[in-house]
Order: sequence, then structure tokens, then C-alpha cells
Amino acid sequence: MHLHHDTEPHGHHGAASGGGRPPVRPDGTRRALRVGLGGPVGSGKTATVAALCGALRDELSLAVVTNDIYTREDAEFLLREGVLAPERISAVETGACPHTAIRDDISANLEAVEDLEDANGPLDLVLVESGGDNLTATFSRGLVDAQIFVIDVAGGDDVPRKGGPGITTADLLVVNKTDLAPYVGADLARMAADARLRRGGLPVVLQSLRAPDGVREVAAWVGARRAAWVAHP
Ligand SMILES: Nc1nc2c(ncn2[C@@H]2O[C@H](COP(=O)(O)OP(=O)(O)O)[C@@H](O)[C@H]2O)c(=O)[nH]1
Ligand SMILES: [Mg+2]
Repeated sequence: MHLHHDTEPHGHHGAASGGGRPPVRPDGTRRALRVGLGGPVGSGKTATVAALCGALRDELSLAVVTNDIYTREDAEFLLREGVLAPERISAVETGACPHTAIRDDISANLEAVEDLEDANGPLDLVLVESGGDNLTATFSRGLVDAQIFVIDVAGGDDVPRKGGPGITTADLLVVNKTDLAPYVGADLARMAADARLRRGGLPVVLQSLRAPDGVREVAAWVGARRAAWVAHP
């Protein structure tokens, strides 16, 4: 596992710096598709990353960047779970502003992505998990090519109705922990309907990672994004 500190004063690198390396490699192939996972603390981002690694690692060469405020807990969880080889997992310690590291001052994250590609050879897919502090955190388009926003049913079934940039603009909205709906009195049909209303035609997936192969739909969506990315340089 690699560790990157976001030690620079925030804001000094400006917004979207163009994503570091160009999208096409010198040999004409496309660089790794970068997919960001954002959303509130505890919604299931790390669990989704772990499940995606399990579902996709046989067909794609992948790596993960985690963002934590002061720890490396998410990366250490992924290491313990053995979802990928240690050299494919990198941790960014963001300091107090986890949203800044994925939106405004993305240099530590870009460096982590590029170091992973240098260490592991050409990658197909890099998953970037945000430090996840609230409902408004979104990724810079200079850091990721697509973003998934993860909320959970236990956070309240009015969350999709309340909206916010993650809910309304993420390329995929995941409503996680559907298995908990009966216990917290969440109305799944209402959550899905509110989310669809807020998002126009953008996709919504309801999932439970407690179910066998619970990540299947999200894995298929990521696989399709990757295929489209490769097909249209
Ligand atoms: N019941 C249930 N628990 C889940 C599900 N997905 C994740 N969890 C649990 O929710 C907690 C927080 O998940 P985590 O992935 O660490 O959230 P993160 O903060 O968004 O990365 C952990 O204890 C997970 O095991 C799910 O679909 N159902
Ligand atoms: Mg996490």
C-alpha cells in the first residue's frame, strides 16, 4: 500500500488541472477509466469498492485510491479483505477537508493514480473513494471520468427528495442497504421514485451488499462505462 499526504495548502493548484496525463497513452490505447465513489460516511462506499474489486478483478486490471481524513482505515480494510494485491491500493490522507482533495486540490489524488499506474503497469480501471463527509461532495472532472454517489436507506428515505449535487448529477446513484429498509421504516419505492424525479434520465440502482452478488448491477454499469471508454478514444 502506498500513502500520499495532501500536505499542500488547499487551493494552490486550482480546480480541474486537466487530469494529469492525457486520456490516450503514447501507444494509442486509452488510460485507465477513473471512477469516483462519493457519498456520506457509512453509506457503503468501501463495501461497494471491495465488492466491485471481487466482481471485476478477473476481467480488468484494477487499482483503488482511498481518501480518509486522518487515517488509512479504508485502505487497511481493503488490504485485510484481500480484495486486491497491496501494491494496487493507495491511501490519501486528506486532512480536515476530504471534499477539497477530490474537488479543488486534486493533486495528491492525481499523484496516487499515476503512481499506481507506474507501479502496476497499464491499468484498465481505478476506483477513487472519497473521504465522504456530507451530501454535497462531488469529484472534479479533472480527477475522475465518471462518478457514483452512494447513499443508504438508513440515512432516511427523504434523502433523494432533498437532492444536492451528488444525488442529482452523479453518473450513477446507488441506494445501498436495501436489506435494512424494514428495520428503519424506509419506503424503497418512494426513494427510487424521488431519485428518478431528481435525476432526469440518469440511472439509479438499489442494492444490498448483504445479498449474494449484491453488487452485480453496479459492476455491470462500471464494466459498460469501461467498454464505452475504450471504444471512443
Ligand atoms: N446491512 C447492510 N450493511 C452494509 C451494506 N453495505 C455496507 N454495509 C455496512 O455498513 C458499514 C459502513 O460501510 P462502509 O463501506 O465502511 O461505508 P463508507 O463509510 O461509505 O465507506 C459497514 O459496517 C458495512 O459492512 C448493506 O448493503 N447492508
Ligand atoms: Mg469508506
